[in-house]
Amino acid sequence: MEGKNAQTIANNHNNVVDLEVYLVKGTLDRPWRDPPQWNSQFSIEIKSLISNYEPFEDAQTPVSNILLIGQSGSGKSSFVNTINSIFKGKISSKACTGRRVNNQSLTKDFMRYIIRDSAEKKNLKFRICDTVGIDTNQTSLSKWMNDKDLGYMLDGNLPNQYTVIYALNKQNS
Ligand SMILES: Nc1nc2c(ncn2[C@@H]2O[C@H](COP(=O)(O)OP(=O)(O)O)[C@@H](O)[C@H]2O)c(=O)[nH]1
Ligand SMILES: [Mg+2]
Repeated sequence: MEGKNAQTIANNHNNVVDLEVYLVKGTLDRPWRDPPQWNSQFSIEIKSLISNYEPFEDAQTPVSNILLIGQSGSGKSSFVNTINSIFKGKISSKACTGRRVNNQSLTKDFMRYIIRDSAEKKNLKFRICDTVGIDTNQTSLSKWMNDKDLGYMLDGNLPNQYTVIYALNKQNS
């Protein structure tokens, strides 16, 4: 855990009621669930299910945030575009995707995307939060995403378009 503990991860408060961390080793012999039959009927059903999603009543929030965290180039920003394209009805490239030459993250800001269902003329009840990638050379997490930023991010308290790189430059100046 490199000096981290439950307190530092939770930004020094005890509001986190359930935190589970898993380390996945190797691959499974068979899929962990039965894959659905991908056809147009299933596509309509699953789209409708997502479109009608509502946060749990107990959460007492009108909209949920889905946080994407992962290695640079793992497809986080592309996932935003995929979901947005489905509900827009045409290809969308709202989020910038791709890699820099040194494999570093192209995404530099914390971006909270609202997804609009253009057919139903409504915003979905979840927003997708895209984050700066964690690089394989391990420098990015410490350089660009410090403990505090990560804590605020997990709490849902990081402002939209928060520039992590800018914060780093500010800290260093
Ligand atoms: N083959 C393949 N490439 C993908 C997929 N998703 C994203 N990519 C490509 O991987 C690269 C990095 O994707 P990006 O979404 O920017 O990753 P991020 O750094 O996690 O946001 C881009 O060139 C994408 O076109 C996928 O599902 N399959
Ligand atoms: Mg990205």
